Amino acid sequence: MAGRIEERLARRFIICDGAELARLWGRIGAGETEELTWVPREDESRARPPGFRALAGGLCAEAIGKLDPKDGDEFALVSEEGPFVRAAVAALSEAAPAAPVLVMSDRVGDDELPEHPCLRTTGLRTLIRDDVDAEFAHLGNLRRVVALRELLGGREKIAILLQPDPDPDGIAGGYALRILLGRKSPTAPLVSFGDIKRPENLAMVNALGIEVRTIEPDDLDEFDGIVLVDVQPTVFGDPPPARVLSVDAVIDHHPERSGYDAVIRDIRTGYGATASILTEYLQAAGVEIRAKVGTALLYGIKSDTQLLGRDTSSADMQAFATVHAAHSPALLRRIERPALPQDGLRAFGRALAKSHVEEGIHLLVLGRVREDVIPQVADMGLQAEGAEWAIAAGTVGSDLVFSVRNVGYVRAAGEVVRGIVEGIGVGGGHRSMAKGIIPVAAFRERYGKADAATVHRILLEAFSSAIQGESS
Ligand SMILES: [Mn+2]
Repeated sequence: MAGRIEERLARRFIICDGAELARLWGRIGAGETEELTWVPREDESRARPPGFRALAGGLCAEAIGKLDPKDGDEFALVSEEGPFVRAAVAALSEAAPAAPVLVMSDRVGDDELPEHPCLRTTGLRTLIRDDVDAEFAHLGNLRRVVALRELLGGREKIAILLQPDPDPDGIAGGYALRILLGRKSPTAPLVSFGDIKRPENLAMVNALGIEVRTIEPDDLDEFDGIVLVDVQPTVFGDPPPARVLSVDAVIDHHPERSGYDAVIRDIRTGYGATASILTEYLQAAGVEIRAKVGTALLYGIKSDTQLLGRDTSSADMQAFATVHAAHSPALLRRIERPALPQDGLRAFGRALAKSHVEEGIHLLVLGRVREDVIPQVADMGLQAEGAEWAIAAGTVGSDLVFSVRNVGYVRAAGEVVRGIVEGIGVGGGHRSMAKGIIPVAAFRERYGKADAATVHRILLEAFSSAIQGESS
């Protein structure tokens, strides 16, 4: 670059209304580039607050001009009085019309201020108040952590019990709890009364190397501590096993249930994920969130809130931001995009060679494949030009399994799938993704055959009528 570049630090001129606010600013601590000025009030002593100089000549354009504001300098007006702020904005508009203005007032609202092209308002006390409240929230979390550690510190073996067929939120929450307790899996295993079934949840535990042990209720006898994460005891049957009716702790976000005892109970029904609660615990306790647990928690929050969609609180947003900064994108990719087996890719290739996008529907019939191939093919199918819906169908064991994706602004995928499987299978899902399972035998009984061509024809007919039929 040619020419002389003049380096100058932009200054901030702080103009305080009276000594009290000036002293408050002084206590918070002035920044290096801040020039502190104050306008003494009629009724107070003229004792100069430390570090401040009086605005010579009072609140007028001339006095502002004497500060010699340059391009890039900014102003803050600190006052609780409308007349002061209005006079100050007017004086600034005259003396330094281009200077940005930050009005710091807890009492004077935007609507009481004159027009200004570059002005923001916030309250000095409100800012401090919000930080104080946030710190008390951290302290509340720390209190939970201290209580959990005190209660469980001396135990030999603690069961971290998740719901049957554990989901990512429960797995992440349980894993984070173990880290918080400073334990490893031999003395604090994640346990469940039912296997992990969904392929994406298996992909999570495989990618992260987290073990979830399937146990029988009687196996709880070998533990001298039980903590439930993302679940409450009465979920485990009616009546539930006696051993789970009196536990050490329950950390959950589902609606609060009664009929059990827990020494520590932290149930936050306003939260979209238990992983958000555990994120707050780790933060409050000053435990470093490493990539593995950060990725687990991120995936837990993401999957329970459907990527911060419905049922998301600001606490979930905050927690998500925290774990996002800590997660490993490579690990997350391994969970969300598990490696496809070669035969799955070949089945995809064959299906792709035969497929067309018809009326916005891209249907891929894969034949016999590993189950986790199906949702990934559905994801890829949606990328075809003109596709508003992608359906991947494959045979897994004795079932016809299909995954459905859509672009999001069309009919809800879950509804469409429920309509299609009605009476012959099971299915459901959300707005933009869904899954259906129809036993091959039931399909054959209803449609005569279950070969690829028949599956293709029947599914295409069913989807086009389900999608078009009720879209009006
Ligand atoms: Mn959950």
